[in-house]
Amino acid sequence: RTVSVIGMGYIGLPTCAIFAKSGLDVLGVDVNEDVVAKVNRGEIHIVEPELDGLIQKMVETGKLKAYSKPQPADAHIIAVPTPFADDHTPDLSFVMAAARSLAPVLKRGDLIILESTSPVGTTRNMTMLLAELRPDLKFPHLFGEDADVLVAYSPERVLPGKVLSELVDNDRSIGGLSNASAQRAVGLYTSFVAGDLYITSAESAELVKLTENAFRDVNIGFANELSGVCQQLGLNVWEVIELANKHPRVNILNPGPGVGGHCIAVDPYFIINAVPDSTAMMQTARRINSDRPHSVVRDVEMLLDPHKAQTIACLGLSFKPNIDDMRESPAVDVVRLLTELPNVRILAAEPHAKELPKPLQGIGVEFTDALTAIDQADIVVLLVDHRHFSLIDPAALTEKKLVDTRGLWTWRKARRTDARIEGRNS
Ligand code: SAJ
Repeated sequence: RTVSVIGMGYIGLPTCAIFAKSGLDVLGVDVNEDVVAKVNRGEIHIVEPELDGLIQKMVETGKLKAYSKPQPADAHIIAVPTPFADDHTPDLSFVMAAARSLAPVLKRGDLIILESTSPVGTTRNMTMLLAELRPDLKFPHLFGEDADVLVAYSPERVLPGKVLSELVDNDRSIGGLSNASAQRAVGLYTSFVAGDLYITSAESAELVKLTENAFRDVNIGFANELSGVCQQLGLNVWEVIELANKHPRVNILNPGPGVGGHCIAVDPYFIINAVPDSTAMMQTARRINSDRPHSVVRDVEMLLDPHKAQTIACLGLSFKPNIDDMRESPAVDVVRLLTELPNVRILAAEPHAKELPKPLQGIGVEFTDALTAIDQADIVVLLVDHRHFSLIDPAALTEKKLVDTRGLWTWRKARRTDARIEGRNS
């Protein structure tokens, strides 16, 4: 059995590896010739634990081959990006381009699965395009169980950094445009998924994926709002959350400098755009979370002495702890905004990187290590709760003004262990 995976990015490439490992012949497809050449040499272009060794092995054993155009196969997975445009409307051009390039190689009996995070209706719209391009084939949006080609939607829900294990272990929703489509997709995923597979419609599966990330965005928004409440009331938000979370049915997430990454800050807009009048909560959460970098800068401004030049040390640039990915990172936004303040010198440290990310190059930010930055700083701004930073000796921070956006030092380190009176369950 052959499966082709169109788009060899953060999801497509690990998916190629896992299908190949489970014994299928995998044809990886990408429009980027460099990616194709690299994969065919057994190398990878993304950072993901254990992926390099697995890809190398699968290429060496001939189970995975990469191409720059879709090839005939029994099943085709589409895993291309679905970004949004400047006005937050979804950009489906990569999905539709993938469908156009796939159309000529389709044949009776093929299965197509869209995995890209997509607005509700995208699988059906993509199928309409395929039907136009291949009038000789019957597609399930019109022919249901009598279709020649089967089409389903099954979103990925893996966490960057844990992709290989979550691909296997996570449950999946599988939305078929027909029952036969869903059943065939289930058959394909059974080759490697250990989690449960849940069959639904393509549209429900599309909304399920968006809902997962919108749920997280709203909940982070709540934590961020609470952080503002505590600041106004002069209370420690980390203590309030920790104690509230002792309630058996309360689980508040962590406030921070904003929501980064390529999913959680993007996906709610796919719902908001479709139904703007019914998404007040999601829109508010987006507003709260997008304002966070500005509120961190306001906190720093309050500590600045307007009469003298000061040095600000910014610790952490990635979008979340213990990874090197600095794209779509609120920490990078904070540092960029800080450079606009008058009379400041900005030092930035990111232990997982060798240099500043592009948006911070050439604007006067100095890249250094955390201890040097702290040593030279008047104000220390902690932006990412890397393990590395939790090991810093608190003595290095006495004398410094702190803006601890992750509560790494101000609560987790300083909290009083004697404040707990053990109950009988302890
Ligand atoms: N964040 C907070 N407070 C928190 C948790 C997260 O401020 O309590 C921030 C992080 O610092 C980061 C951002 O949110 O900037 C997103 O980080 P994340 O770890 O919550 O999620 P991602 O973007 O790495 O991956 C998410 C996951 N979705 C959910 O947890 C619902 C993952 O399972 C999805 O597969 C992925 O999006 C995706 O591809 O959609």
